Amino acid sequence: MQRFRRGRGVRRLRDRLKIKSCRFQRSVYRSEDEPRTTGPDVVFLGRSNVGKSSLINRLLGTKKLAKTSSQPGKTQSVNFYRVNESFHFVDLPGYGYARVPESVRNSWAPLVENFLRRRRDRIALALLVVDARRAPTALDATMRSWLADAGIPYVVVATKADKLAAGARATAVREIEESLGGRACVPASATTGLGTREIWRYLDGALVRTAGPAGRVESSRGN
Ligand SMILES: Nc1nc2c(ncn2[C@@H]2O[C@H](COP(=O)(O)OP(=O)(O)O)[C@@H](O)[C@H]2O)c(=O)[nH]1
Ligand SMILES: [Mg+2]
Repeated sequence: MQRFRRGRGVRRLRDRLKIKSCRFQRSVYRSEDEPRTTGPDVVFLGRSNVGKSSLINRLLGTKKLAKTSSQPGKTQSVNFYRVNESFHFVDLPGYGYARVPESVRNSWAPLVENFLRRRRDRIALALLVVDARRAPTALDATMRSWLADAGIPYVVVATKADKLAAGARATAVREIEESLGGRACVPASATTGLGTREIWRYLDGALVRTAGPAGRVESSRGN
């Protein structure tokens, strides 16, 4: 993906951008039930319990919009949030939780792959969320190469980085970058807000690109 340029023009643009509104739209189990609203998608992918929903809340500056849970693997629904009435945050079901029934595990891949393929052209950015304290799993690596092969723009986010001291964090980020395709990974924390601004810089750029020059996406600023 293009690196974000910190040019003057971009900074001016960002100064105008704000989250004006965000709301839970719906939980969907079948593609027919997806909302009909237009605009780009920002999708959140990762292991269950890695911190996707918490990150969504932090990015939107809300506490409880996305349901978080200490019991992983429970939801297989696709949850839509509408931001500024102009684009979606999509919380996809997490993978890799061993204790869910096999039927649920088997249905994960087609569900998520169909979603990503079907909505590919409107996906502004996929955030592949991994745990800063752990080496990425084989499933994380598979997910990343799947995104790359499908031509879906993505950025790797290493969340829960608040649990690491600065030195250990830098090492962890380097190791995650090496094992997940060599691209820059953003250290983040839903608890402290670390990384929020950097993620929003990626999102702002991606949303503007996806909407095109005529698009009227109201993006947002980190908080
Ligand atoms: N310390 C810390 N805990 C986090 C962070 N993000 C999530 N958690 C905790 O990790 C658990 C799972 O979070 P959740 O957002 O529900 O994960 P999801 O299954 O990927 O949506 C919850 O107990 C959260 O409170 C973080 O950045 N730092
Ligand atoms: Mg969740």
